[in-house]
Amino acid sequence: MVNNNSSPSSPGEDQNPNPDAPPPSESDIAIDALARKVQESLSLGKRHKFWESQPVRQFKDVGDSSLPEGPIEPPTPLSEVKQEPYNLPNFYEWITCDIDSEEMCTEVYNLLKNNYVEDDENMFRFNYSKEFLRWALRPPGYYKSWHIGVRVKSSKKLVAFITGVPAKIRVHDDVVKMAEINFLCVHKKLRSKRLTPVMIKEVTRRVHLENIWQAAYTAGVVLPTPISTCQYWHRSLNPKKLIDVGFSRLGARMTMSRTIKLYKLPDSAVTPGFRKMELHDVPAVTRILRNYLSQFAVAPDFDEDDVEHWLLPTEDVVDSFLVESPETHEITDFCSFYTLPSSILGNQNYSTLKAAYSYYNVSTKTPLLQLMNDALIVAKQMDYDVFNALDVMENESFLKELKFGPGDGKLHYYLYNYRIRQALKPSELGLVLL
Ligand code: MYA
Repeated sequence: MVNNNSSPSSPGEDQNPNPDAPPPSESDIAIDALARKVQESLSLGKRHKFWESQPVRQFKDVGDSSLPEGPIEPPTPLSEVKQEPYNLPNFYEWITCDIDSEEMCTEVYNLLKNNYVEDDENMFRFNYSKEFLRWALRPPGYYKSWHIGVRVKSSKKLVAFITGVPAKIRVHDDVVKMAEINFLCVHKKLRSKRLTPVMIKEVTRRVHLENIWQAAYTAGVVLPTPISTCQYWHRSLNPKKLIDVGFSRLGARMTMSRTIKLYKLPDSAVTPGFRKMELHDVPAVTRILRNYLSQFAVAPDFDEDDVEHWLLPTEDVVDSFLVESPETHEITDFCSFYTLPSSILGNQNYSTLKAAYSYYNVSTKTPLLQLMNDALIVAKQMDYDVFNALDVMENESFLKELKFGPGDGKLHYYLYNYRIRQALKPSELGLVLL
């Protein structure tokens, strides 16, 4: 149903997990589905006028493994980077959004609340909170100039937005300084006017001015050319509400009470030593996380400052738990999720769906299945309605057993100005973008 960014997708089918159902397409999606899409778009004469002009892997190059891995274009001398902003249509002006300002943050919040990603059936729309936006946009070393808005000159109304934040991302053996691009949004009334290419060029220019030449981003739409295509899975925590609001349906031959029983969870986490992460845990969490992420083809290269920012619990934004061995006090395992509610559009009884999104998880002693079951238990205690996870990293190993059902939206991962030789399976990705 979903065709957008990491959209507030609802499960494609009954959320009644069927252990006999065939596994969702995953490794085969990478090359085969892409090749099919390319065929389709060629036969429809569909072009990507903007994306064809950009240093990204082009569809025509899929399958050509002779092209080298790495930057597609070399950096240009900084003095040659355009100093002034790109031209916007006459009625509009650029602004740099000061997200520290309560007033500015509220404007951005409202633009996104009313115009950001929806599912295909327009039943749900992401509702990132202001605290979440401040967290997502101010990691260590962030640049204010990468938080870009477009206003109507006359009314000063904010009508478009795009952001970047800096990140070190390892691609195979190379650690590359990148921008993570997110929150691209054009007001509903200004769609299909080719504002997006200008916004992307402007954020690119501002990233270049900081001597950074690569970017990572995700989208629900197919563009040239995904490095991987992932799928969301959903685990009901509050099945009655999910069914009432149309997020999921009652499974065949299921009653409401059987469904509620199916998804019931214990009242508290089962693993001895399972507790919330605290500031003094940052070095130990960084160690086990770095070690864990080193096995994936693409993953962030987190240092302690990054871990403190991205993973230390912040109420209603990000939650992290770990297992401290009761005997040795060693930190052996870690799990985390972020909070991203969706507005429920046009429902009489409910206005918000409270969703937790699996973030980074590391198991060294506690089996991953048990660790994630504890994550579900605490998320339920914290009153989340649903727990979502992508099929990245080792997530496939617990999804079905823990009663997640596949969603119908796909999430495509992209790199800008960096070619990788072969598309990756979701399980080769160690990166979660917000
Ligand atoms: S993904 C979230 C995107 N946001 C939404 O889905 C919210 C709801 N939708 C909207 O606000 C609008 O529909 C948007 C398009 C803004 C998405 N990523 O202005 P247009 C291309 C990249 O007439 P509109 C996220 O935030 C499209 O293929 N390109 O279209 C990550 C076409 O180009 P081409 C996209 O519908 C963003 C052109 O735009 C996307 O009015 C990463 C049409 O422009 C998309 N999601 O507005 C951005 N959607 O003709 C890239 C459409 O070639 C960053 N398009 O097909 C790249 C790295 C930059 C930094 C580099 C640093 C070195």
